Amino acid sequence: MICNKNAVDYSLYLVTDSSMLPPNTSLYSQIEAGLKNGVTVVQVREKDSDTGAFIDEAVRIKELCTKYQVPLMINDRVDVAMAIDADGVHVGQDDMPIPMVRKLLGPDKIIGWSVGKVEEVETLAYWGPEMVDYIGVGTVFPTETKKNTKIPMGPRGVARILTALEDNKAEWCRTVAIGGLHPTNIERVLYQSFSQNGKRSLDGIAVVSDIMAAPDAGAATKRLQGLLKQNAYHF
Ligand code: TZP
Ligand code: MG
Repeated sequence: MICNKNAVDYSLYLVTDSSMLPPNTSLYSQIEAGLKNGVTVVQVREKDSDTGAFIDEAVRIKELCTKYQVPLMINDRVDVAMAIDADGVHVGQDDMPIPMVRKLLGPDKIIGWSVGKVEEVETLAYWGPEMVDYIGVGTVFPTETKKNTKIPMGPRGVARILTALEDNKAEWCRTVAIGGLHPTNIERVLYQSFSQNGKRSLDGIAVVSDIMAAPDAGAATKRLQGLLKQNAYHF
């Protein structure tokens, strides 16, 4: 564990994808450029590789995360996260049920859950703070990155999820918006999701393509970090 899981900075959460790298870059050079310039969490997400290749990749990314003191999350694969002692796992609605993930990982690891509906917030509130540490709220805007995404919820939908967390007394749960987020729209997401629920703001934004597909991943990351800092008061 990089640090106390309750003190994790979720502000700029990078989800990896090795299928969209520009020429003359590698998965690792893109991730390191992000880490150098302000990425605060990395999630390894590989949909097509076999287990051995996934583990090799995750081990290399863990070395980078350790170097920059940033938490490493693994998408879906609880077994891989345990095998390499990652900081946590991110699962979706159709993956291993959260109580089982928690049983396997123990109390100290980070668990993230993809959430798009108010009923899912009610479930996590019912489970209480021991189960889910943060939710990925989305998809916010249409995206080419994930093919089977639900209908985009927009900033209004994000606001509804934030309101549901408050209404269900699940204020301990951290929140990261995901899906189609770029410098052109993140201010709107941060501002509208806060002003329309009036009580709480997002804890961060998660991006795949904005950094992974960037010809200059360092510059892309700096741009996102700059916008997050400028909008810190509704954030
Ligand atoms: N989950 C919901 S949308 C998404 C994931 C993994 C992909 C987001 O990718 P991008 O490139 O930031 O739109
Ligand atoms: Mg999944």
